[in-house]
Amino acid sequence: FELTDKVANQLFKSIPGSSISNVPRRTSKVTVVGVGNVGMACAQTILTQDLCDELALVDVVEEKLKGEMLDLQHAAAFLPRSKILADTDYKVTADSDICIVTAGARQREGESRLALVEKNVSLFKKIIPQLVKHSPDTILLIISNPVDALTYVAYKLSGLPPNRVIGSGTNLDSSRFRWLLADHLDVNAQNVHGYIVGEHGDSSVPLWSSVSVGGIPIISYLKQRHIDYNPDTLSELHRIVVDGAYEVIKLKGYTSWAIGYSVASLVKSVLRDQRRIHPVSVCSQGFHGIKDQAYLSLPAEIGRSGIIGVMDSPLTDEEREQLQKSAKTMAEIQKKLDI
Ligand code: 6V0
Repeated sequence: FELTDKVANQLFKSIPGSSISNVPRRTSKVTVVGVGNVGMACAQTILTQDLCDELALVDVVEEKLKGEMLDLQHAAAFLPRSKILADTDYKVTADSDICIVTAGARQREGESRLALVEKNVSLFKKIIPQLVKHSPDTILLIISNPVDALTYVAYKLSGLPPNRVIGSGTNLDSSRFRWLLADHLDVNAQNVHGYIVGEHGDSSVPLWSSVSVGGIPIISYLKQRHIDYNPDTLSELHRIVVDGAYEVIKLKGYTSWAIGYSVASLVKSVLRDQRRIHPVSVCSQGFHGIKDQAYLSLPAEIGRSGIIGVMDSPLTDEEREQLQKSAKTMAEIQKKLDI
């Protein structure tokens, strides 16, 4: 059954002289590749937040893909209107504004993110060229781990300009960080600003020098509220952030909700041209004395054209050193990749 103009005109009396078929339709389209735990958390968060008019799902497991599509379509009466499509053929992704890549082997308990890289590079060779072929003007948003190395891989394989290839990077780590600080200080996490930069995961760097609560630098805030300032508590908070993903994986087998919300917030910044600053994985060459073309997270302004600019935040000597060390490790890994 298709609601053609003819049928529609029988149901609703049209205004004489009007035509409903030649109205130009500008729709926003998002593709999610990989309908596992993360892909579906992204899909459902994007749908509930009414961020796109069309959502395309792609996976290699046909039955699961169709099942997930139908399950979401059955929620139509409770969701903002979006067309939900799914196929193993990348034609379904044509003209996507954003393509989110979550396909890949998942991080196992105890497995480092870096150990995953080779496994996922070969998958990306099948995925990225297909996405760009069908949506040459798209923005790629890479989630699969290890996200920094794979964002570099996606950049290389896509041939897109660097502002249109974004890795979710430490956007999620920074949310964990803000939540922990907010919980510690008993304030709303949205009033705690602070960035974790560098590698998503083990060697990430908390920018303590940039942390503020309601606009007040963290150390002054602690003093004002007569909260004992203990540097060990602060480094303990960062350790909990680093171990956060491992803890969730140990407890429930995978992480999904927080990354889903983190991705939806990036999608919103792009499609609605929000120009918010997110720490995301970008080419860090030329920032903070980094010489290599290493992909790492830095605070970046994000809008409709992707990455509008990277903030050259003031860093302490220790923060800069840590970041440069991460960049070196990342550049070495990138050099070894067969792309
Ligand atoms: P999952 O539940 O195993 O889902 C992966 C999906 O990818 C499955 O449905 C597969 O069928 C599908 N897939 C495999 N190969 C292909 C292919 N060639 N084309 C299309 N689809 C394919 O894993 P989960 O969803 O839990 O995790 C997905 C990825 O996200 C992993 O690499 C995680 O490590 C990563 N995460 C990244 C985070 C971040 O902050 N960047 C956070 C959480 C997880």
